[in-house]
Amino acid sequence: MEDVIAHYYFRPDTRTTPQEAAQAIAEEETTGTWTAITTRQEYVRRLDGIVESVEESGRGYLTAIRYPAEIFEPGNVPQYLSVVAGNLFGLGRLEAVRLTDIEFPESLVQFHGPKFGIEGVRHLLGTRNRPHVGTIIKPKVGLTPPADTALVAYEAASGGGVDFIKDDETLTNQAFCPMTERVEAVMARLDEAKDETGRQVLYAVNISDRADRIVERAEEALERGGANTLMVDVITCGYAALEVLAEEPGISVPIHVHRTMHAAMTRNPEHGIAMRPIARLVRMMGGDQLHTGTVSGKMGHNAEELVLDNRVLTDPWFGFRPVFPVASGGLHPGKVHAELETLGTEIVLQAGGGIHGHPDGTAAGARAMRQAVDAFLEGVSATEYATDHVELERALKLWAHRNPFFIFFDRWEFYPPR
Ligand code: RUB
Ligand code: CA
Repeated sequence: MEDVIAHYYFRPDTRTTPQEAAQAIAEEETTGTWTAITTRQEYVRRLDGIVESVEESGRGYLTAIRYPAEIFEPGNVPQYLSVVAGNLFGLGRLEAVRLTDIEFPESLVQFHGPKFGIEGVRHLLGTRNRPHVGTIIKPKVGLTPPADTALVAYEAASGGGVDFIKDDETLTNQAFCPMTERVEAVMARLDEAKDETGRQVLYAVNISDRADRIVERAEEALERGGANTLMVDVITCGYAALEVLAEEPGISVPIHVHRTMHAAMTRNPEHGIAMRPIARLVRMMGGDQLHTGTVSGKMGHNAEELVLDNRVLTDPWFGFRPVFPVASGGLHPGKVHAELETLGTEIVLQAGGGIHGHPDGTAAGARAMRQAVDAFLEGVSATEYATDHVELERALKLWAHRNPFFIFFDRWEFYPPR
């Protein structure tokens, strides 16, 4: 394939036929505009967008639009996005439009992709086919670096339950928890945990920052803090931030990619940008792990889309290393089975509240998460495994009642009627 094919779902307004609506996208994003123009020279027409297909789907239509490769500036992803995901979202003739996937030709994916990917991260941790267990340090903001942040990390690691620890998306370099001090303190305590357990745990420090400072911040985290993983908020920082980190020869640790703000684009099934194109861009630009969602967690989810999104990260694609999909948000040991059953074992399962909320603390919570994973791998239900694993038993008991009906009653206790 020479050109770019972008796939959209759309719903035209009542005055517009489906064909006209698809044509409006193709024209707006290539050589046309809302009316015929005298400056559209004949030789320019080779750059016309072409509507390849339009077919009915639910309340709207699916279309595939072919954009000539020549329109794109190779290597300039912001420019790619301006074409396939640009002004079209605002066209008045479309009531809704969602970019669902992008097919790229080889000439436009001249990036190096992940330096580590699933295999590289597994190599650092010495794991094989099992899922990784991760935690997000909570509270997400406010803890002091050495006394509390590092203590939470130490407890998660010393319990032997987690492979991976990360900052949350809103923690960067605030005065209450400066980044360098934090990463130094956490890494020192992870070394202690390693002496005890013999296991290396990765800690992804959030280096999200403005464009002209992000590499400097990464270097600081690596050189002064001894960081072994970096984290970046890819939507708020921009894809270029990820690219610049991944392409930097001095950065030789995995990059964990958080997607905070994505749901403003991905959540509406009729309008916006689906996760799939985002996953492709992250893979080609060098993310090693990427949040893609859960099937049973606290965030809105669509299991069918998620399974295919994860395949975009792991199926063969232009020789790029597979990216570790990360399931996160409202997970706890009682949800592990459902996640692994649907998503498979090439996955990082993260729990913040689901570990630090354990009645016996973080170390027990981390062990409980890992026990739930082990139960699944042994083909045993979590409840059965819990009969001789007390941490799991306590976690299952605590969160067993977390269904919507009972959550209502939880809230009822906090906000009693007058
Ligand atoms: C999860 C958390 C993550 C979300 C992001 O914390 O803070 O930022 O997973 O969502 P907890 P997503 O385990 O306490 O809910 O992974 O869907 O991007
Ligand atoms: Ca979060």
